[in-house]
Amino acid sequence: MTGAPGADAAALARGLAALGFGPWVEARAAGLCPAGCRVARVCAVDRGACLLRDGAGEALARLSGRLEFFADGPDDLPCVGDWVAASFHGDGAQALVHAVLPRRSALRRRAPGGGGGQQMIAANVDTAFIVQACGRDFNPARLERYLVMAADGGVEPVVLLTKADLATGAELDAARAGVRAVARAEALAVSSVTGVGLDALRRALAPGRTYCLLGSSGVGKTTLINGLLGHEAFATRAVSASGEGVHTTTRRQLVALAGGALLVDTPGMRELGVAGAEGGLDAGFAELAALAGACRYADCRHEGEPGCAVRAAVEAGEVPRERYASYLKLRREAEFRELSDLGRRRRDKAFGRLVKSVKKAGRSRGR
Ligand SMILES: Nc1nc2c(ncn2[C@@H]2O[C@H](COP(=O)(O)OP(=O)(O)OP(=O)(O)O)[C@@H](O)[C@H]2O)c(=O)[nH]1
Ligand SMILES: [Mg+2]
Ligand SMILES: [Zn+2]
Repeated sequence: MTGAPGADAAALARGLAALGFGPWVEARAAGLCPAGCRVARVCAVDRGACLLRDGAGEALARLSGRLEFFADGPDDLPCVGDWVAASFHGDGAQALVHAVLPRRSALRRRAPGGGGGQQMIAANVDTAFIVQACGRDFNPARLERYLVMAADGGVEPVVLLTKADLATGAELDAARAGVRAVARAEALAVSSVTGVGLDALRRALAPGRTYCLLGSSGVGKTTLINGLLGHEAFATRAVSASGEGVHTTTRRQLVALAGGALLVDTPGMRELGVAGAEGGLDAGFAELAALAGACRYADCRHEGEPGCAVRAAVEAGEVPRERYASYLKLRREAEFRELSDLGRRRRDKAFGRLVKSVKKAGRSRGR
């Protein structure tokens, strides 16, 4: 690391260590961090801009023209969890990213659009929590896909079963047996409502280690992070009495817990698809959309959840199996497609707010 004007080098180093910086990256950073640059960690990304943190605080960063020009693809650009070499400007709240340091591990998924490309989810993750909600969300095939993703990326997987409060003892046992069969590992059952399992989870989180939560939309990832943080830091999908305010996570974000562990929240795969496309899907399958209103769970995916009215209609022969199968197929495709204009506009607006809050925080700290 190069000396930072006006900043205490030892304090910066301590700050970086707290963010998970260790000997592996340090050894590889030497030639990649030019004079006038410092190492920082990427905590959030939006096309062309990222939120950086280091021992001095937070900064909003653009990518250098050189970095963008020489990038062979999105894989070469900063992603949440990355370590980068950046120069800081003005009051220190603005920065320019010059290089992405080598990644120790990388969680990737198949890129939307079916072109066979890969898309980064998070970099330098030590442990991936594969999150499934007890009972209704539990799906061995999906679990398997996440396990492959973790293995491919060099990330240790741990299975978390959330919403233990909603499951009967038998459902919980079935889910555990399912996890053992697929992952050959024990699952940790937790509930953000009763607090069951949260202490065990807290004990499992080591300072300086980076964890990433992966799982479908609505399984309770953000609620769990808020619980671990001890306050409602992030909006969740909880619905207000008026029915407004459904806050699904739209951005991958790295947060630091008081105990020293680093946690990456990700949007559920459903959010990676499109609200707009789903609307189109419902229009094309109006009879299934109408049946869905009678499912026990509002966010039922009609894939074997208890009390599913769509599945019941298929079993009863009221909905042709082929019709049901093509619904599932098209939904899967929609979910893997890029964000629609609608989704993108919403994301841009949210990022604008994030930028504003960072700038404000930077000013008030007088950096
Ligand atoms: N009963 C019960 N409900 C929970 C629990 N944890 C979360 N919820 C509810 O589940 C809904 C979704 O929670 P979120 O934390 O937003 O889910 P998420 O996984 O972050 O969803 P995305 O951000 O869309 O990927 C909210 O209404 C929560 O209140 C739990 O342990 N038990
Ligand atoms: Mg969330
Ligand atoms: Zn259903």
